[in-house]
Amino acid sequence: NPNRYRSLSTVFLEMHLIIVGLDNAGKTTILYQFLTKEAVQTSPTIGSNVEEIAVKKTRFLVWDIGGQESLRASWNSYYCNTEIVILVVDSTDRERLTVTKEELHHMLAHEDLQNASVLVLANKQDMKNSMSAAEISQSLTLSSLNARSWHIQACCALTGEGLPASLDWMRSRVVAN
Ligand SMILES: Nc1nc2c(ncn2[C@@H]2O[C@H](COP(=O)(O)OP(=O)(O)O)[C@@H](O)[C@H]2O)c(=O)[nH]1
Ligand SMILES: [Mg+2]
Repeated sequence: NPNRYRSLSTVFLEMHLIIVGLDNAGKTTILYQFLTKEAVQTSPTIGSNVEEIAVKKTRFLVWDIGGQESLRASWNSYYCNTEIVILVVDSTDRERLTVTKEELHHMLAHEDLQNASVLVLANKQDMKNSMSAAEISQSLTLSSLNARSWHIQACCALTGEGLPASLDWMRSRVVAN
């Protein structure tokens, strides 16, 4: 769909985005949906992996949270100028939602991220046992982010369902700032 592609280019022009989530959450799959609109086979990201992808003037940084503290410290240097933090959650992964919550709030406490908007993607909604966006929102205590602009979107990275809506929200953030 060419319209959708145009909207992606518009949204991502000169943006600094960070995509984080636990390993296996679907970060790489979502990134490729944003960039190529096609589901791709990905290999699970291992531990401390940080990917940096530049598309025109947009910079995507992608990494797994919940890794080693020592590696995480060096990620701080990437925070500057970040407009949107995208947190990808595997909606079937109930066990690790607490870890995700702790990592998210820890990350957002950084001074360089005080103006960053937060987009939570409740991924893998195609799975029968997935938690709803509302459940995830509550578990992550997103309402405590009150002063910050945040949004949660249910999605399925394999089909791309929910991703155009998340792009609409990102666009609204760009316009607002
Ligand atoms: N069923 C389902 N599987 C997904 C979805 N998104 C990603 N996956 C699968 O989950 C696994 C991890 O995805 P990946 O993008 O590599 O996760 P990453 O470690 O966060 O980069 C892969 O096998 C993906 O095909 C989804 O929405 N639904
Ligand atoms: Mg990955």
